[in-house]
Amino acid sequence: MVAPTPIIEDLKARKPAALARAISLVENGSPGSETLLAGLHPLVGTARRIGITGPPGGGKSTLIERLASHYRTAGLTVGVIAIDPSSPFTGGALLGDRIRMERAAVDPGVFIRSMASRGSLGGMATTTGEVADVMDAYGFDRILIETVGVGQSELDIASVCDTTVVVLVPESGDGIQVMKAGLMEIADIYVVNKADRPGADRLRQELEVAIGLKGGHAFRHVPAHHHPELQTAKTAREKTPSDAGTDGSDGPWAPPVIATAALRDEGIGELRGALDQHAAYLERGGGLQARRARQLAQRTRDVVERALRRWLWSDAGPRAALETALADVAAGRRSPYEAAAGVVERLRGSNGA
Ligand SMILES: Nc1nc2c(ncn2[C@@H]2O[C@H](COP(=O)(O)OP(=O)(O)O)[C@@H](O)[C@H]2O)c(=O)[nH]1
Ligand SMILES: [Mg+2]
Repeated sequence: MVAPTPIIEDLKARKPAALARAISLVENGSPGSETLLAGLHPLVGTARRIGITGPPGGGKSTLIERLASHYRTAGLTVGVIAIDPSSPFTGGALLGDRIRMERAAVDPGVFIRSMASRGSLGGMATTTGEVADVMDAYGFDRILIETVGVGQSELDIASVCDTTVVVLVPESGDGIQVMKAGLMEIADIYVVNKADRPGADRLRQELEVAIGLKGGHAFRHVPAHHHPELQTAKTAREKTPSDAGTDGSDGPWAPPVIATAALRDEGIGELRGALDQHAAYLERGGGLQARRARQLAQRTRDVVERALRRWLWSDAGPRAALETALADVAAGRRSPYEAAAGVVERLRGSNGA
């Protein structure tokens, strides 16, 4: 393996060239990347990882740019990972994101990286988590990860984030449809973007009702001393920051619904507030520690699987076993199942005792 020590030192010294290089190594799974990640591990764990997901065109990139700029104003640094769902060959979407994020990109306190959503050996979520680790070790305060919330691998990315924001628009359908789309499993915060358009307020209200119904308590966020005759479910955005930490025992988190108009820079402060509240919620309830522990366990499993897969398809022994099996299947001598079982049997045998 390539000795990665200089690159770690350069990362610690916050050299942007080292950051770009380290991310490329990790993204491509190049030789030395796991040694690098192992060396970075002690530096990982201070950034907050925020996943931003939702249908294409919903305004995720616009929202991220605005959120990043708010964070910068507050003196926080931001790493962005944009997972490009389109073909990795054209770079069209990548370029679009770049242009849109241009204002943020000239600032050294913001680093934007687009990644292709295909072709990573260890699975998209693992690679994304590893790239986030590099950004975390480099010292970014916030890591924003944009994915299109349509496929399983995109949903998996929620598992490497501390907080997942699901971005919807009035065109996304009604609240019940949204709830059926599987996004509620991962949403810590809902954003109804394009609030400048008709239907946004209705969707927001439907979501609030649907969340309340799901949790069996439409008024979870209403502190006891508030008036009970409120018509809609109170959301986290209506709390003041000082509320954070005073209600740690009030059970599970109910996702707030935030209305934004990213193009007009409206609602971004509220979104930031909700993100802070979710982070506070995780910290005071021990949820963050538990989440991180689960993530480390998952990472370990993923890396074992990746190593096995790499060995399986590149080592001469398994390849020979596989080729024999493929020939048997092609000649109709054995079913794929018998052939596969034979391969596994042979590998076990050659590995045992
Ligand atoms: N009307 C309106 N358009 C928006 C808003 N936010 C983003 N857009 C536009 O929606 C389109 C898609 O935005 P983009 O950020 O690329 O969406 P993404 O595919 O989810 O990343 C762009 O033309 C944006 O200018 C908004 O709040 N209101
Ligand atoms: Mg985008």
